[in-house]
Amino acid sequence: MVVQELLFLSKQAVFQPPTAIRGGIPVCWPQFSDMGQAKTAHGFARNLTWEIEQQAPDAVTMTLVHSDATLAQYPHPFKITLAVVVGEGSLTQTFTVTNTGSAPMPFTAALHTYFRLHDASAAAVRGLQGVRYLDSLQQRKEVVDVESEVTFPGEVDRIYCNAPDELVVADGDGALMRVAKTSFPDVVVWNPAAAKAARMSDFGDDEWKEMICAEVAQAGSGPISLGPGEEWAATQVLEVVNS
Ligand code: TA6
Repeated sequence: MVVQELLFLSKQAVFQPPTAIRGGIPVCWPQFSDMGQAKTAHGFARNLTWEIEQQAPDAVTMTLVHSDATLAQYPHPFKITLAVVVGEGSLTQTFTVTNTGSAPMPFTAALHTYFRLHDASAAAVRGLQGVRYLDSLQQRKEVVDVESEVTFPGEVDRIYCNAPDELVVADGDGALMRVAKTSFPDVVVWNPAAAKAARMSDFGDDEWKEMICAEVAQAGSGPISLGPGEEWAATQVLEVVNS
């Protein structure tokens, strides 16, 4: 049986908070990018150590709750939970946000998945034709994608708004990964290409060739505002279609 890594992890990744790990599926919360009030891009959840609440051979549930440090930059008590289940050729994630405070709690979010590819320059993301996106390389200019697939001739950094709940990541060698989402309205697609890769200290200069990010998100569609005691849950399922 061929065992193949499907998620990308940089050889230069740093495993020391507060640096986010460059690869896997970082949790962007309480904001995606600069879409919120926190000082740090993508919020603080990916930069902190979570607690393991439950663990099984093929599943883990992790939690993070507010602290003095998080309250200082995001004045809301919270509990967030990430439940991960590994199946035969699949990975399911359920992300849950609970407002444990007494005031409405605004947030944006993303599961920032790094897919490992054989050749990003020949890769594609399918299922976004006709969808409006914000082009982060053009000051978030609104564009409707008329192409049948997103390809990566150079840097790509797009926030697709109200995207279909299923898309396909196609590697240059024909392998396909299906991404199915619930309650995440948006999809972010990113590849840094050579110039940006060279500026990232925790990312190899040539590693842009072996990855793309396709991220389920609550981002371009605007923030969620969670009332006191309310809970919001969203999922993604990554599934190997063929390999
Ligand atoms: O998801 C795309 C993006 O927002 C890009 O703009 C790029 O900044 C990427 O995230 C990685 O962000 P990071 O803060 O992890 O370097």
